[in-house]
Amino acid sequence: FEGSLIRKHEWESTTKKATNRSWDKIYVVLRNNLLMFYKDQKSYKAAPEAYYKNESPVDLRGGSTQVATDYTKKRHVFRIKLANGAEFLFQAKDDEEMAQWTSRVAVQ
Ligand code: I3P
Repeated sequence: FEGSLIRKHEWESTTKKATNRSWDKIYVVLRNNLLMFYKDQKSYKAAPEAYYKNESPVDLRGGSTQVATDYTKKRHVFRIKLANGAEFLFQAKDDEEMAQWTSRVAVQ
């Protein structure tokens, strides 16, 4: 499963806020238990090992996802929490796309 999302990194770990907290449009690929980030679809197709800003894929095992009802500045936003305490917000284009992501991420 894959698609464009707008991402904000909130927490690097349970106690450490992310340094770069801006919203970035990226291309996200979910494969097996891994979430991988790319600059755009073209760069993913051209080089699947060339991640956005050299970020390692994140392991979804032991993590969780839910609609970010507490985040009210943007619509269609869901949150992914990783086992290591890191948290990301993702904005989808509509609620349907958001539901597709959360259901797929949740079964990892
Ligand atoms: C961040 C950017 C984000 C904002 C974040 C800022 O600044 O404005 O949009 O989050 O606020 O730090 P920069 O682009 O200079 O990195 P929100 O959109 O959620 O307000 P935060 O640090 O309070 O999370």
